[in-house]
This record gives sequence, C-alpha cells and structure tokens, in this order.
Amino acid sequence: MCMQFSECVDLQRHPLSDDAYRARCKVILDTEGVLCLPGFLTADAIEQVRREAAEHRDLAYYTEGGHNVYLAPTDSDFDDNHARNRQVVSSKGCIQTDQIPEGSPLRTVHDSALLRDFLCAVLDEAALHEYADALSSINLHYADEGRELGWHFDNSSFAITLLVQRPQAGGVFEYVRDARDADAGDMNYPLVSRVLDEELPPASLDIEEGTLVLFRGRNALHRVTPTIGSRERMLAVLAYNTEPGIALSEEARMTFFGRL
Ligand SMILES: O=C(O)CCC(=O)C(=O)O
Ligand SMILES: [Fe+2]
Repeated sequence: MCMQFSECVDLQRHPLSDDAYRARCKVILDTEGVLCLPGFLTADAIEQVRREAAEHRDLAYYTEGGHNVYLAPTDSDFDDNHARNRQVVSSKGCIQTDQIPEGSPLRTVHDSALLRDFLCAVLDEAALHEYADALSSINLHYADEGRELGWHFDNSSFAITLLVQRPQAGGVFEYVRDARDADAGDMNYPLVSRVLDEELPPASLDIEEGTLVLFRGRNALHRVTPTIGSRERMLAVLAYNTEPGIALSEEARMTFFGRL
C-alpha cells in the first residue's frame, strides 16, 4: 500500500505551504536551535513504518565500539584523550536507504517537494539535496534496551528525525546547539571537552511518536541516551545537504552502516 504525502502528514495541523506557518516555524528554529512538530506523521503512517521496521529488523547493522564526535579518522596531531580523538560509544542499529521498502511513507515524506520547500523556507536555504551515496539519505534506527548513540556532529547540513516508537524510558535526544562552526573550520575543542567531561549540561527533548524534529546537526553536538525498558526505540532520520553531490564520509558509513 502506497500512501500519498497528504495521508502521511497531518497538513491540517501543520500547513506546510502556509507562509505564516513557515514564518512561525522559522522563528522557533532560530531562537531554540531546534524545531519540534508534534503529530507531524499521521497514525496510519507511523503504523506502516513500524510494520516495515519490524519486517526489516534482520537487515539492521549495529555499530560496534567507538568513534569520535567528528566522525573522522583519528588525527595523530592530537593525543587519544583530546576532544578531537576521544572515543564515545554507539551501539544502535539501522537500516539504510536502499533497504527502505518502495512505497514506504519514509520515501514519500523524504522525496516530497512540499516538504523540501517548507524546509528551505524555514532554514533560509535555496535548495536541498539528498546524499550522493545510496545509503545515507533515509535511515531507520533501532535501539533496544541499553543501546545508544554517542555524542557526535552530523556530516549533513541538517536532518529531520521522526520518532516511530518511543521507549518506556531513556532514548533521550540531548544536544548543545551552535557547538562549532564547521564551515569556518572551527572545531571548538574546548567546548566539546566540557560536554564530554559532563561539565556543561546539554538541553534535551521529550518527544512523542510522530513528532518531527528539525535541527542543525552539523554544528549542534548531540547524542541519544541508552534505551531503558523492553520497548525498542525506533526512529527515522531524513538527511539533506545544501550542496549537490555530497556523500556521507566513508568513516561515518563504515561506523554506522558497516559498508560503503
Ligand atoms: O536518534 C536520534 O534522535 C538522532 C539521530 C542522529 O543524531 C543521527 O542519526 O545522526
Ligand atoms: Fe546525528
């Protein structure tokens, strides 16, 4: 069954084409650093994605071991304990774009011109592009009890997430906005150190199933805390780039997908 965009998204509650609505969302993103749209996905869309997620769970690749927050190979100019190289743990799994079924609401939402138009307006961008590689644009994450996603900056200009199944507890998205300026080459090691040392408390989001979260993950340091309880956390990530032809780094693809 293939659902139309208007069946996947509650356009009554979230009139994406409306200029006043766009302007309100932009103000929120600019002041808070993150935009949450509760009830974005319809109950039918959530249900279908949850079914697809259960059907394809066997394909998921689970991250093993560590990575640094920059998702980049170790830089031997810095010692192992330096913010540039410090290892954090990720253990969540995911399936990737080429494993998301044809006709999935996630494809319908990701590919929607209306959604991209809305995002461009809210982000003040001229155009948005999918990743050039075949794996990175749509990911469906799985985190059962104890699994987590460690502190990191995204490669993509920004991402939206859609919570598909909320765990009983844990699985909390934590972030520190404007933690670096990647395009200016400022990696802000002092601030990253303070976050890793738990000297600087992050902000956190409490979100419901179906909520859309938009954030600038390229410059916001963020993580997801371990799931608590038997109900697995499931969440979709839709990533976009402001330039065409960008692929997710090989380091990040090997870390999170186990393949290129
Ligand atoms: O699971 C989340 O809420 C965030 C996912 C994320 O940060 C990522 O996939 O890069
Ligand atoms: Fe991220």
